[in-house]
Order: sequence, then structure tokens, then C-alpha cells
Amino acid sequence: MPDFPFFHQDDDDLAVQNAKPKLKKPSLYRVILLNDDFTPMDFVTEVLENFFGMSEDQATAIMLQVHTQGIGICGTYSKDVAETKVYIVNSYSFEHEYPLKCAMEEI
Ligand code: TYC
Repeated sequence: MPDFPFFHQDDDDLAVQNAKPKLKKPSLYRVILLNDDFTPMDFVTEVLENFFGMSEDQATAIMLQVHTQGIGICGTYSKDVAETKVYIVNSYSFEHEYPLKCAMEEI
């Protein structure tokens, strides 16, 4: 390329900016259980054991926490897993004609 004034090749004027990372960590979700006046305590304990892998002692402690405080945490999961747990618990409760409600919230 001819070294002619019109063909300047130095990049002194070039503005360079660091690229922002495009990927962000996937969010985590808390799966929570809500109290009601009708679902039997042993049904709630069974749900916590069967769908959240809790021991009988753990499940009883969480069930009693929900019963006395109105809300309790079943676990923390990725979005897909949390959605599946909520769906399974609510469907199972509905099939058994109990009003037990499970929900999720982004952390
Ligand atoms: N409050 C219910 C009762 O007295 C028991 C219960 C506990 C219901 C936890 C829902 O998420 C719950 N039978």
C-alpha cells in the first residue's frame, strides 16, 4: 500500500471498549409451602418427605414451621426444577382434594 497521506494506517484514534460478558448465572428459586386450615399435618409431612427428599424429622420440623408461621422453605433449585416441584405438589394436593399450595420465588 502506498505511503500516501490518504492511507494512514495507525490506530491512535481508535476507541476500544472491553466487551461486557454476555452470559449471566442462572437464577435460583426458593420453593415455598403455604399454610391452610384444612390439609392434614401428616399429608404435608408426607409431601415433604416424598417430593423434597426430607427425613421424617426434617419434614415434621418444616411442616410445623409452616403451620405456626404461615410459610416455610422446601428447598432451593434452578428454575426448571422449582417449576416441576411446584407443579407436582399442587397437582398431588388437588388430586387428594386438599388446598395445600406450593409456590416459588426468585432469590
Ligand atoms: N394448618 C394445617 C392444620 O392445622 C396443617 C398444615 C401445615 C397445612 C402446613 C399446610 O403447608 C401446610 N391441619
